[in-house]
Amino acid sequence: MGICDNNDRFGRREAIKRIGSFVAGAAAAPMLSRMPWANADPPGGKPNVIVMVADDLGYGDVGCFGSPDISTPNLDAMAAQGVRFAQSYVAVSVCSPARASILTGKYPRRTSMPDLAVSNDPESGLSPSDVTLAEVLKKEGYATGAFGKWHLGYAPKFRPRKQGFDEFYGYLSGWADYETHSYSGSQGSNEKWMFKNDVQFDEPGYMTDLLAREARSFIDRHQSHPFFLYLPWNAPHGPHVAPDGTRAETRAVYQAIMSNFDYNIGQVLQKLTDYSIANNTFVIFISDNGADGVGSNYPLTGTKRTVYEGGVRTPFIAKWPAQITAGRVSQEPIISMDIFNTVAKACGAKIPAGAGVDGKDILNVMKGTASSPHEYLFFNFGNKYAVRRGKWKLIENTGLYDLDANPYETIDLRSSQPTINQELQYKLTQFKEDYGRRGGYSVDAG
Ligand SMILES: [Ca+2]
Repeated sequence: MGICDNNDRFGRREAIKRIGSFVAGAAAAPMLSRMPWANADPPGGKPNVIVMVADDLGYGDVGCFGSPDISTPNLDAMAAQGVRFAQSYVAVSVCSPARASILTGKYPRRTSMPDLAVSNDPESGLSPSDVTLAEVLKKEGYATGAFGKWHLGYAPKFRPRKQGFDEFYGYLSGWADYETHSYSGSQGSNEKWMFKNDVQFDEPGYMTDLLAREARSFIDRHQSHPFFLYLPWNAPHGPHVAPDGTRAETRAVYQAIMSNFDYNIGQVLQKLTDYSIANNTFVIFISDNGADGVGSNYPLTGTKRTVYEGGVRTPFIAKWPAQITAGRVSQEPIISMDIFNTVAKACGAKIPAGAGVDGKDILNVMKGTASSPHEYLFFNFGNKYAVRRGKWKLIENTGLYDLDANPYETIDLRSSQPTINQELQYKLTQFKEDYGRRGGYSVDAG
C-alpha cells in the first residue's frame, strides 16, 4: 500500500459516471443539479464511507500513537495517508453510550442510550426515534452495512436493521468470545447473540477474521455504488484469546490479538485499492473508549469507566485522499460525535434544524484549515463528570488540570486557579441540568 494512494483519481466509478453522463446527454446532469429540491452532490461525487470502531483499544496500543510494544503497520499507513488526531475524545468511557453518540452525533445523555444495553431488559436500547448516521446516508441513496458489535439493544425493535442498516453480521451483546462467540450477560454465562441480518445463527471462526471477511464481501458487492460501512470491531475487548487459541489476560495475548486486528484492517482497506476507489473513500478509525486490564493508555492516567484522559481520549485516524492532505498530525481537541456531522455533510446530506445534534463538521479541522469548533467538551461516567476548555480540564470533585503542561492529570490547580475552576464548574453544572437524565450503569459488561 503506497503512502498516498492517488492512482485511482479517475478510477472505475469515475469512468462509469463520465461515460454514463456522456451517453445520457450532456444537458441532463446540469438540469438535475438546478432542481431546487435536489441536494448538491459533493465535488467528485458522493464518497464511500467506512467508520471503524475498535472496542476498548487504548491510546497506548497503536504504533503511530506511540505504543512502545505494539506494532500496527496498517493503522500507521492509514495515518500516513491522512490525519491522526492526538487529542480526540469520546463523551462516555463505556460501550453502549459511546456507540449511541457516534451513530447519532449527540451527547449520550441526550439519546435514549445513556447507559449500557442489557440483555434481559426488552426496553433497553437505542430508540428507533433516535436518528442514526445510517438512516441519514440511506436517504442519500447509500448502501449501508454494519458488521460487528451492536450493543445498542437486544429486542427486535432495537436491532441494526431498524436503525438504517440494510445488512448486519455480528453480535448484539457487549462482547462475544473470539472463538466460542458466547457472552456473559444479565441472563447467564453462555448467552449467544450472533445474528446475520435478522436471523440468529453461528458458525466456527475467529471473530475478528469473520468480521473482516464480511466487511470485504460488503465492499465486493457495493464497490460500484456509494456505500456506508460501519465496522464496530470486536477487538481488542476481553476476554482475551489469541488467534492460536491461547487464552490468558496477558500483554502477550493482547499483542497477538492486535497483530491479527491490524492485519484484518489492512485486508479491508486493501479492497479500496483493488477496486480503485480509495481516493474518494472517507475512512475513519476510532476506539469507543480507553483500555483497561492488559490494554494500555500510555502515557495517560486512568482507564475505561473513568473520565481521566486514559478513559476518554482515544486514537482517531481519518483518511480521504481526495480531500485530506496525507501525513498530518492534529492537536485540535475533537470528539467522536463529530463523525456524524462531518460524514453527513461530506455525503451531501442535510441535518434537519432542531435535530439537537451536538457534534460539529470537522472536515476543515481534518484538512488543517480550521481549529476545533468546540469551546467546551464534556465527559461523564456514572456520577463522574469532567469538562475541557482549551488546555484546562476540570474533573468534578477531583482536580483542575493544565493538559498542556500536565497531560497526566497529576497536579491539581483548583486552589491556584480559582477563576478557571469556578467557570468550568459552572459549565459542568449547566451541562448536567441541560443534557437529559443522569446515566446509571448496569452490571452487564460492555
Ligand atoms: Ca468498549
